[in-house]
Amino acid sequence: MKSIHTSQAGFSRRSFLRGLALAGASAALPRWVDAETPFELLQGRPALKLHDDISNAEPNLARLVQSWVTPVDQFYVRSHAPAPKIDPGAYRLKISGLVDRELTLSMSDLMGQFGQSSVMATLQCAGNRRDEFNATAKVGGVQWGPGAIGNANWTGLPLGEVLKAAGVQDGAKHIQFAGLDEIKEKSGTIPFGASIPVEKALSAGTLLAYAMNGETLPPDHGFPLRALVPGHFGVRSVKWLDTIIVSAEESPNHYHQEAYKIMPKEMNADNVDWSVSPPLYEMIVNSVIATVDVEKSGATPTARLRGYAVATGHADDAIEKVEITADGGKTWQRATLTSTELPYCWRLWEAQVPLNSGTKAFAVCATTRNGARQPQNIDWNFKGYGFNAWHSREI
Ligand SMILES: Nc1nc2c(c(=O)[nH]1)N[C@H]1C(S)=C(S)[C@@H](COP(=O)(O)O)O[C@H]1N2
Ligand SMILES: [Mo]
Repeated sequence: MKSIHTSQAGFSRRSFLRGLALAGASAALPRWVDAETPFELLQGRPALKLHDDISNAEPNLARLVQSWVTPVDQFYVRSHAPAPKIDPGAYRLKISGLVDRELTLSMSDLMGQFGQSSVMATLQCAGNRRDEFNATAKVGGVQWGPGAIGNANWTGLPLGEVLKAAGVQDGAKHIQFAGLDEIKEKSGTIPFGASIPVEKALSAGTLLAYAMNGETLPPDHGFPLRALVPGHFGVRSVKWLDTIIVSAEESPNHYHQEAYKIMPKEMNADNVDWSVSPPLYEMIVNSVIATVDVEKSGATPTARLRGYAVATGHADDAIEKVEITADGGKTWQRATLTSTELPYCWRLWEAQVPLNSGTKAFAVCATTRNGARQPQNIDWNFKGYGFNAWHSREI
């Protein structure tokens, strides 16, 4: 297994300054910094299908699997409220809780006082493929197809360095993040918040990111600073970071304690007891057929399938194989993994499958080195998270 891909360099403080006019030359701000709402921004991105007028959109699947690195304009966006407008010059990240020293850091501090590090990582919403739950019973929330996933090169500083500078005290178990967004909930207006275990926060690859694919982080993706937690569902990678609190407890935020959990199938919004399920952290094995191209001109008709697969979010897990069935799981054919293997990154795959006259549908199933295999069916859960049953496509 290759070690985690981190590197120094790439994105200079000068390029951030140039891109953002951190010094206050607002005329030089890129158009997206001035955008009124992310919705307007997204309208300028034909690659994305909008789910609503807040800021939730996913790319076209055929385009998504054309590139192992997902271009920023094809990267899904999932925000619970419009992206806050943040003046990068006035921005401060605050670190408190079980620390020896409370810290308040500007973007200049964050970019100048700590090492720079980059990581390739796949971000995936826990609601990816949610719409497939509807075949059992309707689920609420953004009706994601299989495009709420993308793979990018994230650049920033290791979260562990900032935590070491603050001095993490004994008894610290969780690192809580809160964003600057204002989400209207029944209880009032709240920011988005989540936490990760302290070991994960200190491990290689967990970043405070300010760039994505070498570009300044766009507002929709968390400008000027977001957490980036490789291997965990996207919900842990809190955008527009406001505070980091070192604590003995998990985040008290609604989105950590309540929303993002896989609840037993008997539960629904009326009888839910959130305490019975843990928060979602690591991703689970998944794969999707993105395209099926039927080729009928040759002696034996074939279908060319393409798609993506992700392993579990364990640092040492990886995709072992991706298999295709044309007969509901009786026989399987292995797909070819076409992209490189790196920890925390998806793999693209391709398969050329013979087409019999009786073939009606294909299904894909991925298996990981640690032995996780996609199930044929999964239990329904009312929040619609973690859909990872075999993905099938009719011809
Ligand atoms: N502050 C804040 N952070 C957030 C969210 C949010 O609504 N507010 N959404 C989370 C969820 S559910 C996901 S899947 C990812 C999506 O990241 P992206 O929009 O950059 O793809 O951001 C996470 N971080
Ligand atoms: Mo998500």
